[in-house]
Amino acid sequence: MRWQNPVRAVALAAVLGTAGTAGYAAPAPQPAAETPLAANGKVSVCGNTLCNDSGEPVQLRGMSTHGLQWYSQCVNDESLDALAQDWRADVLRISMYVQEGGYEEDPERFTALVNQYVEAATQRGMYAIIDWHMLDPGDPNFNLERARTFFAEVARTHRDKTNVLYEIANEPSGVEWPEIKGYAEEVIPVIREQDPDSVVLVGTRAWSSLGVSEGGSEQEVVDNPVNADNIMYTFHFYAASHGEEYLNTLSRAADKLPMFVTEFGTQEASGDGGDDFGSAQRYLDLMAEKNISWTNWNYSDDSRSGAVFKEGTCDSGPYTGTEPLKPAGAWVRERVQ
Ligand code: IDC
Repeated sequence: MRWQNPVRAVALAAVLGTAGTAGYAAPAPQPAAETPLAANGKVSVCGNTLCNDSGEPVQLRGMSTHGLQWYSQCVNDESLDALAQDWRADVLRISMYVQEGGYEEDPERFTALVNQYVEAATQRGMYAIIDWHMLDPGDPNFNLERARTFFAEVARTHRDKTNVLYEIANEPSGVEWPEIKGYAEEVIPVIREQDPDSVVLVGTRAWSSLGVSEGGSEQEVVDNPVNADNIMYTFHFYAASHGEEYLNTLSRAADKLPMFVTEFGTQEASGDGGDDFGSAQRYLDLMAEKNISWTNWNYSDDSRSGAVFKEGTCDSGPYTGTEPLKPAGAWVRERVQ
């Protein structure tokens, strides 16, 4: 977090004191007013970036969960305390798969789980991204009715919060941009009806590569943007697979479109294999320079190199420090901090 407004943060600290951190074993308690949420309030899109409620640019940095159907055991009070206080993350992306054993199997259970994690992020002063993790089939319209039901429900539940962002399509693939835009223009009004002023994040063509992975570029979005305000477009990259062309696309796009990187890894697109920290750092430098917010994939103890924790960590913790982390985890924790 860039502390654009220390004066306000200090004033709030005086008012709020340290209330709100009691009730669990905090590794490094901090006053509520020092949380990203207390300092920045409701965020919105201004120009091509995200701004706090004083209109100052902010860059949110944090982590995405793994699929909740597989790794919800890694998202618990202790691990979220570590994320908020040890990692000092601004934002938690709550990755709810639609297929592969996710939402479609049990909408009530997954909706409740998402709501629970939004509350947990809120209590810790973090922003929460509700990620509709569609992946296969790649046409978001396949899940349009489910998305309408889900987003009406979560937007109604969280409409009075100031920290929720809605990501309506994780990674479209095998589908043209106008189809994705059409989907967005169906789902965004459903959200706005309940929650008129929260940021909505729209996935882009070809696994949120702005079209690059299927031979396109950001131009298709620039020429034909989604007809809605207060939205951003997403870009995902995996540093060991996605080189120069992807980096340059993100760089150009960020000058013309509001961009949010809701997923990246330091390894290959499989989320596994060797880390390319050199390539990843170039992206991080670009995102710092252009004030692009990001969440890294992923906050779990899956065996793959991109899961930040060593296998078995989520059985009983601990989650703080570098001891439980794989190399990618130690690298990204430092950069979140
Ligand atoms: C991977 C998971 C893996 C799962 C696979 C298919 O790490 O356990 O079997 O998805 O669901 C993405 C996707 C994200 C992928 C990730 C790594 O959004 O779901 O996670 N990735 O492959 N896009 C590019 C990479």
